Amino acid sequence: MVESSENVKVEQEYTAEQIQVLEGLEAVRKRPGMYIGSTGPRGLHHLVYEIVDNSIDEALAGYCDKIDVVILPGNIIKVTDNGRGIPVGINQKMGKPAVTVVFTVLHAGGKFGGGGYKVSGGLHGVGASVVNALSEWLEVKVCDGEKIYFQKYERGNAVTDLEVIGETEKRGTEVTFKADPEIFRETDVYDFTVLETRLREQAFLNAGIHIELRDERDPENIHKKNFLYEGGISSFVEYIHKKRSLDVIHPDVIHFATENEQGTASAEVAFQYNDKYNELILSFANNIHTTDGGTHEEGFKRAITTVMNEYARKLKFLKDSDKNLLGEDFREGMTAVISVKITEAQFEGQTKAKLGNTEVRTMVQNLINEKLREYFDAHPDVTRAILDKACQAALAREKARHARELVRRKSPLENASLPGKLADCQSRNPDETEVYIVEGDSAGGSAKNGRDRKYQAILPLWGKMLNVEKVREDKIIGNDKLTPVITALGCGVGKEFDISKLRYGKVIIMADADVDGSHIRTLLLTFFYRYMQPLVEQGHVYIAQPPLYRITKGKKEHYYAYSDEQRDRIIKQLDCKTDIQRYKGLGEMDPEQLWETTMDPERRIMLRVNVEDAMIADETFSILMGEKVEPRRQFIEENARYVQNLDV
Ligand code: TSJ
Repeated sequence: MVESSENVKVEQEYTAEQIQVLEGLEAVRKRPGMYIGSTGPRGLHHLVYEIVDNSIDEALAGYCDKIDVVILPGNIIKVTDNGRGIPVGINQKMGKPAVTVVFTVLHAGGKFGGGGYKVSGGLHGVGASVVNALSEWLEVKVCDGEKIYFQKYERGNAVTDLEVIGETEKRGTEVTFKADPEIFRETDVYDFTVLETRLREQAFLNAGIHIELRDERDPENIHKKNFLYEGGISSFVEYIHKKRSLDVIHPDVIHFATENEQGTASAEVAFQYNDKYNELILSFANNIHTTDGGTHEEGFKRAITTVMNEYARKLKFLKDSDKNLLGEDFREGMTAVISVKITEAQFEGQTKAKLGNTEVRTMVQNLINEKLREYFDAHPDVTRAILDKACQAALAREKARHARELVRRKSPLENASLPGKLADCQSRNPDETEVYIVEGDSAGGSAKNGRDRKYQAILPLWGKMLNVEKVREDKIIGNDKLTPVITALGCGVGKEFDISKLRYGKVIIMADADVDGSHIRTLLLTFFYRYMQPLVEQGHVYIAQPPLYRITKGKKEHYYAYSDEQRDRIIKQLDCKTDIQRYKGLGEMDPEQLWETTMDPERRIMLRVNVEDAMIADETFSILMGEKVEPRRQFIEENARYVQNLDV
């Protein structure tokens, strides 16, 4: 037995099995995208989640309550838990220690037995061997209460045997790895906030697990966050409201949970209403965020609509002759988290982010049907507050329909009612046209004069816009700052949005690189994300990148720098006396400068906005625009190190 020998050495014979194994991990290195989605930043961070998920499984099995995640200098990740330790005994089938099998055999990632819920499907659970295959090196240390075992791998291959390196009273597993730069060519740098968000989410979803995240990349400035939520998904709902500065209309989060008789499936929901108008439902299956929803969300929505309509009638919010309220009316201002854990999760759709198990729909539906009636009977004040809000939502829904119709009727002939401030382009072919939405008057003037008028249209905007977080759809659609944007794009808004009518293939936001500019950008992104989502999804939205500096050599030679680093590089390369001009805003550039730095398709740099960016903007926006000072201050402090341009 491995455990009893002093210095464990496992023979590395090249058996048929082993050759197969090598092929297995080679496949991962050949087509990493198949296993971790991408080799960009998302895939890189995914490596961490894959490892941490194993510790969470150990915690769910009841043997571990603390997980440490550390980012070490050189972007090395170390994950430690206080569980039983990955088994080190010889696996009979493979003839090697189980821990070696975990790291060198595809799909054997620690998911063998051991209670809790078996997690399967999606990208999740492909496990430790995939991370190992995609790591330049990986080290594992296992403590079993007696001995410390150690093994090292390089690009998936064991380079040491499993060795005993010491004695210990502790138990647990520690995995340290360096993502392989040959695979992650784009970047090997971890984003603290990305890891923080995901680990906090996991701590909410698994109440009682203590997760600590430490950034030790800069030894002078260690950054640390702890996540431990006894309240689980109810704490998640509270956290979202607090972070977004939203006031709630009833004091307690409503929480229901159930489990099936065999103990093979569980479902849990938590929700609360705020006094604003957005619906936010976060759903999870086996701790995986199902961004496209699925049966758990369907069951939830269906039962909420049924039970709430029933009580709306019973409590006379609806007259006998009134029509039922719509589901969306009951979800205005609702923040909900749904979490189900099942043995054989089926993930559907292109991104495998939609739950397909039909039995889950019934399970969640029954849960709400039973428990919500009980809750309403016991809490009449909360019931009234919720139903009252839903009735107001139904009225606003009618108003919004009118407002949308007004916008539509005003533009029967395409050009008849284009906004007066729009400087349109000559081409009518959206494949080649673009519209610059420009902040401020003088920048708008420069853009109009500097553009290529065949393809480029300019729409100047003035001043601050309204806060889309704080108002209902009907107010947004009728707003004098946003209607020009809606009519210029030509595809309507909200429910009537029709991407096929889009007048410009590229919608480019051009704002200053300062606080106000970032405000306008965030606000427009939030608006597009909420009311013109396909525009973002299909990649039509861009952010122009004006330069921050102009460096002049002698009298005639100009260079532009888009970051401080680039400025320093240019100065160093020129190696002579230079004149540096810092652009405080777009308005300081003349038309020609604006064209050659920011608008010329041959030379400009633009960021294409994806849905994730817009979601982050949406969240940032809620924080920055919220009425509460504390979360805003905290946000700015926390992000000061990441957001370089916030205060220029
Ligand atoms: F992913 C991984 F393999 F690299 C990894 C696994 C990484 C980390 C940080 C921790 C773990 C891990 C695995 N922590 N705890 C465990 N537990 C087991 O593998 C284990 C231990 C005992 C038994 C048993 O039935 O006795 C079963 C299992 C699955």
